[in-house]
Amino acid sequence: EFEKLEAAFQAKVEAEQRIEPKDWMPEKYRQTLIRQMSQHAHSEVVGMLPEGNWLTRAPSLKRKAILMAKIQDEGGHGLYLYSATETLGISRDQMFDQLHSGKAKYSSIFNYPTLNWADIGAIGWLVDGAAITNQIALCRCSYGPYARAMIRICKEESFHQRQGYEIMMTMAQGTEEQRDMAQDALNRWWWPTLMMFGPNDSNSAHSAQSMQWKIKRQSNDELRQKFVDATVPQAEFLNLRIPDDQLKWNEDRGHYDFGEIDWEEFRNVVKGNGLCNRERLQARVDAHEGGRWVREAALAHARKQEARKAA
Ligand code: FAQ
Repeated sequence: EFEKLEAAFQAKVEAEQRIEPKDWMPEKYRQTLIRQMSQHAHSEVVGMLPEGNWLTRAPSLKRKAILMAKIQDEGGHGLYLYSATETLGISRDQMFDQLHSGKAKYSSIFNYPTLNWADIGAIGWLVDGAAITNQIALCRCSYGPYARAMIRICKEESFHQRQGYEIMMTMAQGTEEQRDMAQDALNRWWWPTLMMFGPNDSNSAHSAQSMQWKIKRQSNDELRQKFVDATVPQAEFLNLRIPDDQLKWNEDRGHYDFGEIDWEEFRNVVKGNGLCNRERLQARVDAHEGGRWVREAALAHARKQEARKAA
């Protein structure tokens, strides 16, 4: 019986039909989605912190308004993704518990500090650029609610990417000091951005199964290559140097070759030992605790309303 169900499920996936919340699905498919989608949601929410660090010091009112809108978008993406994940039968409280106890991961990239204003440009340009590259592929994910969420999220991310690039452009064409800040930001964010795509395909624990289920449509290395190919000309246009001596156009492959990622650093950050891991997690725990009275008040209000209706 189970084999029949599973075969029918896989046939549906092969036929490019979307799996919806009430459809039968293998338990491991459900768990894989819960893992990936909740980690994606956590990334959006934790991702508000590095940028939030610069809200009070944005160089102009206009820059501040734009940055505030971007950060609010990230919060919205997080909420949107939490809702999509709830369709798989996990509660938001459970997901928060997993984040706050360190059981659930979030993207390694948000454990790096934002040291100067150019970092805000670099995050928009590179981090949002990488996020879109990954999320465009996820628009065709086999799970309906996730795929649909990605369509809207990608539209907003592409605005984020452009605003980041525009900050970089302004600084790269500014004073020598501003240009140096832009280069310094690129130096620090380039490699961590490449790590966002995850381990090499040969070391990726979940890739083979997720590709078969069409949760992932392109592999970690394919997406990383796509990002590098798209970003190198953008750096050239800015007249900034990507910090990789091995970066070189490969005529035969029709792609850029690039150097090896420091996987030791990646593993360390994912394990919780990056520059800002503790600070980021503590900020989320504090925010959750700080909001407790709001949740309790909302619940008390709802109960009162219900009692009044019943009376
Ligand atoms: N950081 O077998 P795989 C954003 C973990 S964009 C931390 O290859 P999978 C927008 C992985 O979870 C960022 N952990 O895993 C924004 C797994 O551990 P587990 C969020 C990583 O799932 C922009 C283990 O390594 N985007 O937020 C990382 O098949 C600017 C083995 O790896 C998404 O989450 C990493 N970089 O492929 C916001 C996209 N890489 O779970 C604010 C959706 C891998 O077994 C400002 N996610 N790991 O304990 C995905 O596409 C996939 O989950 C991958 C990893 C590609 C990230």
